[in-house]
Amino acid sequence: MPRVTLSRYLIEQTRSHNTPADLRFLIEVVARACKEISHTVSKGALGGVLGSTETENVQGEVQKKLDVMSNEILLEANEWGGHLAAMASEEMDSAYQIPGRYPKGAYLLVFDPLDGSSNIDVNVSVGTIFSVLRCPSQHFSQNDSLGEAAFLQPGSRQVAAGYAIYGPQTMLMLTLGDGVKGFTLDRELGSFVLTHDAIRVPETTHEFAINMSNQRHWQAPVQRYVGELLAGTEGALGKNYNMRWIASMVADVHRILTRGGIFMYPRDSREPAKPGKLRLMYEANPMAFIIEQAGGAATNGEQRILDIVPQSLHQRVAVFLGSKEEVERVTQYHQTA
Ligand code: P6P
Repeated sequence: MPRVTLSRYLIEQTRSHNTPADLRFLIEVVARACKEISHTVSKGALGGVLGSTETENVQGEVQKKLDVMSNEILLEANEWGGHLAAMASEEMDSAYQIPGRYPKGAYLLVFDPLDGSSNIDVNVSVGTIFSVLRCPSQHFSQNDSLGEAAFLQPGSRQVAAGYAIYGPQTMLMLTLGDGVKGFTLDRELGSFVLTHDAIRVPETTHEFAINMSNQRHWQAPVQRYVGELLAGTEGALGKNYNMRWIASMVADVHRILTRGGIFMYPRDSREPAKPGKLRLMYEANPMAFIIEQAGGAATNGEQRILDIVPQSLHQRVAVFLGSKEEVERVTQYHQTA
């Protein structure tokens, strides 16, 4: 069986699905940046990259050195290629404009450069999440700055999404809208090699992922649903469930993509104005696209995440995603509450 590298997969996709060359190039550039982030993250204490900076990001979160470094790696890798109209990142207040010395292209790249970074100092898997949108023609200008409005498209408009997970293996999970493929980094070759060709999220599961310490702050539908999970065979669902919570969305979602489960980050009564903790544009949307492409489901409790029309770049959202049977159940509890 010949080893299918990411490059070969993208070329073959171009032949079978007319994947535009610029999109193919974009994915290759992001993958190369993720290789560099993987290399940097893996140095740990030896590379002087652990710990925090003295700064906060737009979310008001203290930035880890690796957050800032990963953000820089993605910006520098992507700004010169002529495939992007602009970029946006969890780590930057506003859109990143392509420097005037470079041409602009048709796509918008939105990313969380290092998700789960609170886990870095304790050597738990972290990752990079990215989402690709087309730049609407009415917003495109070769010379003028691109405003936030160009990005505010529902997740259903994504043309590609993926994540890299920096764990025991470094993997790249990718969808171009034609299913989900998994690539494992061969460090000797320096290439991502196709190792997971037809990924499907099992419709049913025995596993759920939620931060139980927030239980007293959840709304009634989530209290009801998680209560039934915890009741096991004595409860309405009639089966026992196991719980996992890594507190690194990429790692929790990767487990669900691999063996099923439901991931939940509901809204919290402590901050009624905030619909949730996670960010729509560069966490929920790309992960929802991937999960749906693998046969799972993703809602905010009320509606499909990919149908939400963003009002701002760093908008937050509640997230219920994974095995279809469970996501539909907890969503139905919200809708009949
Ligand atoms: P908590 C990491 O900071 C993150 O954004 C996601 O990766 C993760 O799922 C969530 O927050 C963890 O949140 O409140 O359990 O620390």
